[in-house]
This record gives sequence, C-alpha cells and structure tokens, in this order.
Amino acid sequence: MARSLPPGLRPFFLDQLSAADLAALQAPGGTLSAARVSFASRDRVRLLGLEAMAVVAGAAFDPEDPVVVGDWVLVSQDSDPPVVYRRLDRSSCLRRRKPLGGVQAVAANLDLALICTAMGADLNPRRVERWAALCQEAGVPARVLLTKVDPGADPAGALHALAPLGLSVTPLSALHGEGVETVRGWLQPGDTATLLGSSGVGKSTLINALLGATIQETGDIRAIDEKGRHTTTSRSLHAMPGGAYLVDNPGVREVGLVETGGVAEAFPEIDALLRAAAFGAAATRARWAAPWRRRWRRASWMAALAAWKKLEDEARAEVQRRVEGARTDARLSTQKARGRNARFSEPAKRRP
Ligand SMILES: Nc1nc2c(ncn2[C@@H]2O[C@H](COP(=O)(O)OP(=O)(O)OP(=O)(O)O)[C@@H](O)[C@H]2O)c(=O)[nH]1
Ligand SMILES: [Mg+2]
Repeated sequence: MARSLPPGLRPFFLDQLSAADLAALQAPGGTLSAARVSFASRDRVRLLGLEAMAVVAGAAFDPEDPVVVGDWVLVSQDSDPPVVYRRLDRSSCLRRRKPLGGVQAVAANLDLALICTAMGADLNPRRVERWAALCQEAGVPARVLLTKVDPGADPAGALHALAPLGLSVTPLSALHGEGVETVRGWLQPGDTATLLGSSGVGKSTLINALLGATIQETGDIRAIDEKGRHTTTSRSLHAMPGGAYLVDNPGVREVGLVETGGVAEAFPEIDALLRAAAFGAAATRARWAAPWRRRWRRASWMAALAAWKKLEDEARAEVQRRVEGARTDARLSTQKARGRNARFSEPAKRRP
C-alpha cells in the first residue's frame, strides 16, 4: 500500500517535488520520506515522526544558511543515521541579527507569530515593537499575547500601554486556561505558529496548554542574576493534536533587526514624512504637516520617534556591516586570484 505524505505538506511544498520524487516518497516499503524539522543543531536535526537524529549532508547542508526548525526536508532512512538530502524552499523565514554580527535564521515556514509579553515588570511596548518589525520583515502576521492575566488581574493599564502599537492584543492566562481556546481557534490544520518573547513570559506554559500535555519544561526566572535563567534552551517544533504546529523558542534578550524595510513598515507615518522631506514633495509635506503637528504634541509620539530612530540606526548599522563584509570578501578573493595568477604567469623577462 502506498505510504501517505505527512499532513501539513502543503501545495507550496508539493509543487517543488517532481513526479519521480512523489512516487519515491509514497512507494510501499520505501526508505525516502518528507519530514519536518523539530530540532536543529548545525548538521544534526530531529524530524517529526522519526526516532533517530538525522544528519544533513551534501547540498542540503549550507553552513551559511543551515536547516532550521520548521523546515521541510527529504530524508533517506537507508543508512544509520538517516540522511537529509534536500531542504525544500521556505514559504517564510524569521531571521534575527546576532549580537556579535551576522544574521541567523530562527524558524521557517511560519504562518503566525505570537509575540508574548507578560503583565508587570516584563511589559515593554518597545520590545514588542521590535518583534513586530522582525515579523513584518519575514512576512509573518503577528498577534500580541498579554500573558499572565490571571483571574482578578486588571489588564487595562497594560492594554493601554500596548494600544499605540496598532497590533491585535489578546489577554491570556495559560496557567488558568483563559484565552487558550481563542489562540487554538486561530490555528487551522497545517498552520505553524511561533511563540516569541522574553524569558519567563510563559511561552512554554502556553505551548503545554495548547498541546494538552506537559511536553515543555517551564520555570521561574532566577533572581540571583539579572539576566534571568532561560528555562527553554533550544528551539523546538511540536505537532498539535488538531494538525497545527507550534514552535517554542528560548527567550532572547536582544531582538536584532535585519533590513530597514521592516522598520519603515512598522512606522509608516514617520517613514512617509521622511520620504516627503527627502524628495521635496511639497504637496505631500503639506498633507502630512497638520496631523503630524497635532500628534507631535503627544508624548507617545516622542517615544515612538525615539524608538523608530533606535530601530533605524540598528538596521542601518547591520546593512553597513553587511556591505563591509561583502567588500572584505571581494578584496580577499581578488588577492587570492592575484596570487593564483602570479603562480601561473610566466616569469618576468630580465632586462638586458
Ligand atoms: N501567574 C501566572 N504565571 C504563569 C502563567 N504562565 C506562565 N506562568 C509562570 O511563569 C513562569 C515562566 O513560564 P515559562 O512558560 O517557563 O516561560 P517561558 O517564556 O517559556 O520562559 P523561557 O523558556 O525561559 O523563555 C513559570 O513559573 C510559569 O508557571 C500565567 O498565565 N499566570
Ligand atoms: Mg520556555
């Protein structure tokens, strides 16, 4: 009997497979399969539905852009360990800038990002804004979850602080169950949602509530150092009973940005004003000036402007870093080529 393809392998991915690929993946008793990455560490990956860790080999292994959690891959179980021999193109990919430079893929093939921020000390609209810009960059729709809104808690102040972001905010108490069914209702079979946010905001607690089982370890933030302990230390993907997928992430302290485009989209009004100023479009300037002046008086706009400036500076610095990196690469390869040519060129003729 033909083997069935895994649920969640949507037309976007099926379209990348030839008739021969499909036949091999469904062949009765065959050893080739399509699978989804649930954990990744360089060339070692865990795949949903496979007991053993697999190794990513050949063209599928790109150290510059390795396979990440959420990727769909083709794997051969002919050998031990199984070998991932192809990664399918991604429908989306969340990336972040690493604190020491460079860009890191975070998770692939996402349909929804749930940005978690807890009531109380963690509440930081600017950080949420940075996450939202990152999601925008990746083309992944984002919703905000205001976590730890336990029975009797009043989220009004927190909701008010988050309102200027213009994002949908849902209060939730994963520990007591409030809001969990609302989140479940957003996830259709085959959808993949990733939970983002600082350590201790309750991402893993919500994952467990949605999975209906204690799969992920949860814990309090350690008070002895200011960094806080990250209970979840690696990214992982989990299949929900209804057919959707969830990605749990370790809390990160720094939310790095990748391109400037996401910043512009996160702050469309500031961006439009700057464009008008830059290109000298008098009519546009006039249209923007009146509402801008009105808003300017509001303190929240000053805060937004400061946040925008920080994001823009950060994104520009990253672009600059990449340009410098590309220049250095080009210089090195020119030097290498010169060295090669010198070796193979004829020795210079001596002057008589
Ligand atoms: N009061 C309350 N506590 C919660 C709620 N959700 C989670 N917590 C607690 O918050 C602490 C941290 O929860 P985790 O789910 O481990 O947080 P996390 O975001 O996964 O943290 P990292 O794995 O470190 O990134 C735990 O002690 C949870 O019991 C909630 O809705 N209400
Ligand atoms: Mg966790």
